[in-house]
Amino acid sequence: MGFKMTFRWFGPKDDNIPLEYIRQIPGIYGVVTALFDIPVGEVWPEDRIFELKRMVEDAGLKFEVIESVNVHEDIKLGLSTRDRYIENYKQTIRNLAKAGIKVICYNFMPVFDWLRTDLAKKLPDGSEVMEYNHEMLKNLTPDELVKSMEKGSQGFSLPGWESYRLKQLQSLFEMYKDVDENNLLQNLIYFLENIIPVCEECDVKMAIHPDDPPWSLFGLPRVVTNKENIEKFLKAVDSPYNGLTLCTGSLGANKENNIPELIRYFGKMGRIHFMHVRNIKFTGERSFYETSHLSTDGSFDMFEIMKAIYEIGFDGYLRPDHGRMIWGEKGRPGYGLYDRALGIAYLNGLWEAIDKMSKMK
Ligand code: DNO
Repeated sequence: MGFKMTFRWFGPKDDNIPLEYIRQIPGIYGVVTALFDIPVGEVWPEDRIFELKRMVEDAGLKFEVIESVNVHEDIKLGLSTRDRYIENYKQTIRNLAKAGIKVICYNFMPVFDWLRTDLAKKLPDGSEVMEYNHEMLKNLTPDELVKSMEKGSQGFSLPGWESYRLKQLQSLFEMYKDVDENNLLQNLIYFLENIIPVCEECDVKMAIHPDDPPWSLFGLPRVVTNKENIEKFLKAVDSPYNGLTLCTGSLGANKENNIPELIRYFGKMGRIHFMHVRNIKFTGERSFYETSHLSTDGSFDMFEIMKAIYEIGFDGYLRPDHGRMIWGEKGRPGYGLYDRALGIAYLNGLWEAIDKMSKMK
């Protein structure tokens, strides 16, 4: 038994890639998606979840992973109002379980989700990729960064850059002034202590996404950054339902994180429920751009990564991650059809070779 190959889809209103096209990608199992219009902190209504499920299943695809149910900022900040939002989160988990959801991907990054300084850097072959330049970022104010992300988004909403977050930028920064890494970690543990019993009851696994990039920005704390930190909250709430989305591109942006080793380590603990697999090319100590998935295009050895996934006997969900914009496609930066589909074909090829070779021995 192998892993289940999935593809991120942004829903009928906000994705220009039809489910029918996704269905034609070789080896595809299902899509990972979300109700993108439900305000953060509110309960996801059952009827809306079932409507989405029907749409996906009618196209012949499985609906078993949500990316993401976002966590309200009051929970991350540890405010007294957090309990109300945690109750809502629990109800959302129960509602998703009724629709057959098995894994929920989420993150615990303050204010911003993932960050890039250029959403359409042109490579010599004419393809466009997303870039993170640490020196450039250091010279930007948060407002300038938001403007540049909005400008580069080609009119598509970007996951993690929902307008509600950006409206409160100033006040959020103010509130995080007194929250250090340890406070944030404690707030994450409090959240997990409360929701994991519900996950156990409903058989829904939580899969936290690493911080992207995995270091502090604009003085904001970040905790899902390396083996040591991840282990702290996995052990604090020691249940298989408290797991990870292991994103190779996010964690791997810190050269000290050895991705195949992390896959083996957390995989053997039974804590990896979702894999995001992509390659990046370093241009400096903390700077990189996102390439095609091919090993020789970037800095990661994708064969070693897939081999580690194979060796832990991974049977969870996996998806290709950000791709390039190629062949004239117009779409959401990182989330076009063509390059992600090429990524899938390549990852499937690596997997088949690893599988057959290991059976020949
Ligand atoms: C970016 C994505 C993230 C991810 C969230 C998970 O493209 O990898 O937005 O979905 O951090 O909650």
